[in-house]
Amino acid sequence: MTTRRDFIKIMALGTGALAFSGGLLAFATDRKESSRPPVALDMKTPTYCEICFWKCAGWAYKNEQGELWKITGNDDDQHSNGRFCPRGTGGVGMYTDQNRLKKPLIRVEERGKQVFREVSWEEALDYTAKKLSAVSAKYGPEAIALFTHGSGGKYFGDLLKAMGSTNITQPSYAQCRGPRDAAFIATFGEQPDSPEITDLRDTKCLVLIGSHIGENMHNGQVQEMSDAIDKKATIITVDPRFSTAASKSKYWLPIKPATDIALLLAWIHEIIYNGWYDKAYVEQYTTGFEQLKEHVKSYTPEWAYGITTLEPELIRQTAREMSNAKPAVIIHPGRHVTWYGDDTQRERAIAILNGLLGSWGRRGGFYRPAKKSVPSFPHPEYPKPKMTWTDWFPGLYPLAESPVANAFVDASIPTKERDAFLKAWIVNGTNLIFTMPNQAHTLEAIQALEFLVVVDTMPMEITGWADVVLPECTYLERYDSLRDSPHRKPAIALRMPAMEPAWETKPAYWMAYQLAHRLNLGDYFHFENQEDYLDWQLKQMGSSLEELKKKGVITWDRDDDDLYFKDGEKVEFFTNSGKIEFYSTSLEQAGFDPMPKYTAHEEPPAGFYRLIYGRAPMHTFSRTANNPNLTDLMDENVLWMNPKVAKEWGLKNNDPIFLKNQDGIQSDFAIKVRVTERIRWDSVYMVHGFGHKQKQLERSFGKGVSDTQMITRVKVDPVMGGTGMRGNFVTFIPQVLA
Ligand SMILES: Nc1nc2c(c(=O)[nH]1)N[C@H]1C(S)=C(S)[C@@H](COP(=O)(O)OP(=O)(O)OC[C@H]3O[C@@H](n4cnc5c(=O)[nH]c(N)nc54)[C@H](O)[C@@H]3O)O[C@H]1N2
Ligand SMILES: Nc1nc2c(c(=O)[nH]1)N[C@H]1C(S)=C(S)[C@@H](COP(=O)(O)OP(=O)(O)OC[C@H]3O[C@@H](n4cnc5c(=O)[nH]c(N)nc54)[C@H](O)[C@@H]3O)O[C@H]1N2
Ligand code: SF4
Ligand SMILES: [Mo]
Repeated sequence: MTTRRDFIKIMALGTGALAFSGGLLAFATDRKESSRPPVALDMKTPTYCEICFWKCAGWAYKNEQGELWKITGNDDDQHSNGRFCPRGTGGVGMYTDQNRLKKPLIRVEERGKQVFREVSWEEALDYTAKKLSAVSAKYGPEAIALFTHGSGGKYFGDLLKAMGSTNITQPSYAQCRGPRDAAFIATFGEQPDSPEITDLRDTKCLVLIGSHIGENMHNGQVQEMSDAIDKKATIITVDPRFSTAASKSKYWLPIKPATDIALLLAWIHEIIYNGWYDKAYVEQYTTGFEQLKEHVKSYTPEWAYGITTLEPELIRQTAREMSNAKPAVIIHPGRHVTWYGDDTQRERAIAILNGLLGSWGRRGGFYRPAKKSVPSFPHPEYPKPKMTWTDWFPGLYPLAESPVANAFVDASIPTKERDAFLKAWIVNGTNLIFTMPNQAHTLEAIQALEFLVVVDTMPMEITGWADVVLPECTYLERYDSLRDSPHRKPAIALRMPAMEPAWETKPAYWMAYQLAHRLNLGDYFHFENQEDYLDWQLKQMGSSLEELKKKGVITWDRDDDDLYFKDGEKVEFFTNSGKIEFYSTSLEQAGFDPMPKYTAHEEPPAGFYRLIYGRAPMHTFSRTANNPNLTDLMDENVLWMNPKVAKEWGLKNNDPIFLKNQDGIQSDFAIKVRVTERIRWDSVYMVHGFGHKQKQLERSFGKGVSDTQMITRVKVDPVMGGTGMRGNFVTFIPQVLA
């Protein structure tokens, strides 16, 4: 039997089994903060992690020499429960990386040639303010956009709003969670949030559609899944690849990629026609059941078998398992769900299944989150923009409730009929060259810009294209906004500097403040020091910065005992009908299928394989690929390949090959083959974030292949604009021939 401890070990061992450092073992062996010897307070500062967006709260420790020593979880934190994942522990390497950006830079040669001059902050900020003013004067402030992923987005967002533009976008919407959020809002009137409101610790049955928890290392979620395994929950994993989660599952469904909607419809069919749904719940809370029943009539497991390659008996049995566990069952909404362009509809099928089984608002299903609201300091009203992103392409992506980053890229490219809507970008903490699919398209947009300023900590691909590079200090060297994410109990967490900013790096807050004052927008930025602002906010909340510095986290009890719906409780859902909508009126009104349908997707041509991708436990996207601590554990990605395919191509483990995609794009670098039964023969798999082209990244340059480079074909979801990225196919060029 696999215990929680084994599961965590297995995950951490994922790839580089022998390369363990003490820090990782702290996670793998479940050692908690309280079991460590006490440390003097001035050696220990509170932080929350920025290596990924789970935002675990923890402590950064210094050693006796005053050097940054280690980072661990905060026991009082619901996101981490006192433990950090390998990446969070490896956050130290983010600070120590000698390849970091050190000084502000201004471009002196053609864009992209990467010839920069080191300048003072004074010059960099004056120049940036001058350029932003010029674009604003010529085209209006609405021609400036912010792309952001991470804490600094708040400050640059405030700056932009003060200028008169609300064009602020995060790739964590249309390249990540967007379709799921749109689908759950259409069904339940609410989205599953971050951290997800999945009640994993008490679930009896967890169904993972692709979602690869264990490689996807979102901390609390991994821990709760381990608890569920210990408590003998049934895990059902649907994945063309035998993922870490699949290896812990009672059922692995090695589905043919791109066919999940067929499986979901067959499950819905089985659950309805066998009467396996939660009748009282469906009766009280939902609408559209009869239409749904009619809609799925012909979607039998036998029908789905022909599409998914999954045995009808397996489909039936797994539907039965879900039903036996109801309502303590979770069909996990996933997180990165921009796969095939019909993703909102796949997510709708997932939402409907949860609705049928009565898991929304129930113990072991989805809980009701609670959040502490942090007050903002009053400021003059923001000017009203004349145009926002929804005006660029009227009618497009009607159910997008967040700005769509790819629409921003499209709007930056002039066409025969119109000029570009966007002329300047502020890019904060997002490596757009690796993050947005279709690199040529992203570069076309960048080349058309009049001004591009990039705020980053590392010399990444995106900084190479900037006109101005503003080097931010890492999260270990700065204050940031209070973390106020929703969870079971409302809580806040503090991030404060453990170290002085290295070299000439500065926090984003300071940059935004300085720019605001140069742009005569000082009234919107009242506090020169973030410390003063945080103290003001905390005092409004009955605490103080002093208190938070000691505790790191404050958690409150919920106002009401309402984590789950009470028996028979009257619930008003934020949908058009006030009910859980199996038949979606908002989709129908927008001209889309009100109930999900299966449509076939293109298959790989002969000699090509579908490129699928995912996460490794010890890395986050492209941001950690150069981290000295984490490259020790994994320094390149490999290409998973079925033995049958390897045999056909005469390839064996570790053979380096180049890849070429369906559009003739060849990878810049080679990737090593990993022959494994753990993947279907029609697909190949790699971890996202490798294959860096920036020479300044000394540890990661040329290591492995960038999945993004191979993703030139994008299937955009018409409902909310998500960029489906898994309709790309690759063939192999063994290195000797390349
Ligand atoms: N091909 C492909 N594309 C994808 C994905 C995929 O799996 N494959 N995943 C998608 C998903 S789910 C998401 S959420 C997005 C993620 O997209 P991003 O968040 O853009 O991912 P990264 O590549 O890590 O880029 C982060 C950038 O922020 C910088 N950075 C790190 N810390 C800081 C900081 O403290 N301050 C500042 N200013 N900068 C910092 C890093 O150096 C790096 O340049 O990508 C999406 N795009
Ligand atoms: N270690 C680590 N953890 C992370 C991150 C990280 O960078 N590193 N990033 C975080 C972020 S922002 C996100 S959004 C999440 C992403 O994590 P998830 O939401 O779990 O991402 P997915 O894209 O669902 O998962 C990829 C899995 O989908 C499988 N797959 C591919 N095609 C198909 C298909 O057609 N059908 C099915 N059923 N499965 C398929 C792949 O084999 C792979 O196992 O991870 C988060 N956690
Ligand atoms: S899951 Fe890991 S990387 Fe993400 S915030 Fe938590 S400790 Fe940091
Ligand atoms: Mo994501």
